[in-house]
Amino acid sequence: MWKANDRHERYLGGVLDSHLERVRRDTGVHSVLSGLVKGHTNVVGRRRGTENGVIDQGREVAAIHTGVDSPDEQKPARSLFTTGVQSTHMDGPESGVVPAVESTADDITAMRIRGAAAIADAAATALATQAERSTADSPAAFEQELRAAAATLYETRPTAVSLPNALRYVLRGMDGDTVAALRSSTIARAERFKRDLAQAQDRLGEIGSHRLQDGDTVLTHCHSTDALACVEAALEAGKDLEAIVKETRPRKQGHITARQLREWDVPVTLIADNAARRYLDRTDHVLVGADSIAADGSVINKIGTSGLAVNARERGVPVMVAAQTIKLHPDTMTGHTVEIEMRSERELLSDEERAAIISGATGEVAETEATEDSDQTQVTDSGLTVENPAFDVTPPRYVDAIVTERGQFPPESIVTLMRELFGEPTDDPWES
Ligand code: RUB
Repeated sequence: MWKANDRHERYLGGVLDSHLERVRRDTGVHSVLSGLVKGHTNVVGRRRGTENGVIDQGREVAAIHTGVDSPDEQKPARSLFTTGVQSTHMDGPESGVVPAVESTADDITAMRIRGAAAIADAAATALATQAERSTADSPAAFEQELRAAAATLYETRPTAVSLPNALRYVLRGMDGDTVAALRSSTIARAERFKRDLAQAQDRLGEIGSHRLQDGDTVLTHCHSTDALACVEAALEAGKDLEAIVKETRPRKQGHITARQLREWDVPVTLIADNAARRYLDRTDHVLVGADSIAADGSVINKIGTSGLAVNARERGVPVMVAAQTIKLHPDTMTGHTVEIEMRSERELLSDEERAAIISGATGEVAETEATEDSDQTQVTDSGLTVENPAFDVTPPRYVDAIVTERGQFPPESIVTLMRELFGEPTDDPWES
């Protein structure tokens, strides 16, 4: 059983939605929606080499929330994340981080590896690879390399807490007085993590399947392996299910869900996101996954989940969230927020489409300018802003059950499980 056991127990309780609204209104900042808030909001740093300028607004947000507008603050920060601590780790050969770790980090950033569980699994694998291939000649150097590798992975995407939870878990298992001992303990810990992750998903699936009755129709959003584990277990139990699958713009992860369900021979109706409310009349359960669960039971998942949940509540359709305990966000017990990733505007609007909008509005040939994160030129128009948050926050009142490998919980009581699993003070080992 996965057990983080690494967060002190101080539940501050209550999502201050109004605080978030105020922050958004007052600052115009869009990248700091969150779960729990305690009088502060996290900053968003610019993350590792991003595909097409992901996290475009990083510097702006960092400047606003640190209250500093110095040229230094305007530099792309490698890390200004939920801890508010700037990472000091180095990249490149001098850090000892092996290319396989860099490559996993790039895959996560570019969403070639995506979904909270897959990201956690890949991160643990990468740390094991780092341990295996490290050429460190002292225990201290080995530990430093592992921390640098963890920091590299940590900085990829901000919202799925499965990533830092996985990194912490593996680093905490790094034990020994020699390089050989450190290496083998780290590899063993990573393997155990991966095994537990798979088992937890199977167990969760079994538990969640009991909510699904023969003949039911589920409506899905995005692609969640935890959610599909429930479907798979129900099918294995001999139940017939149908699925209405939201395509999930802008990245269309719904197609992955549709493919998987068709492989299992489940009849699928693929719909545009905007059509979801119409199809709730035909739906027995809204079934989604989660990237993070806050201590008050708020569910952070792919953008569009919250609107779907509100509509489902209005139509009386139960909302079931399938989320292994690795999705529980320990920092929210102490009032930290969950950072919402902002992705590239090019996921929504191509340069050609942007140019067409601008020239249509002005009747003039639009200007172009190279962006910092891309070789491509981008048509600029200060009056046209594109925002592309990847996730949103569904308040607990719209969620009927959170299904974990430890049982089903009404969202409001998830904090009990969090306390049990994260009962001790934690830190970010990659920061030291
Ligand atoms: C994926 C997403 C999924 C959760 C849960 O977003 O929001 O619903 O990560 O997935 P993205 P799983 O595609 O941007 O990573 O249940 O597989 O962990």
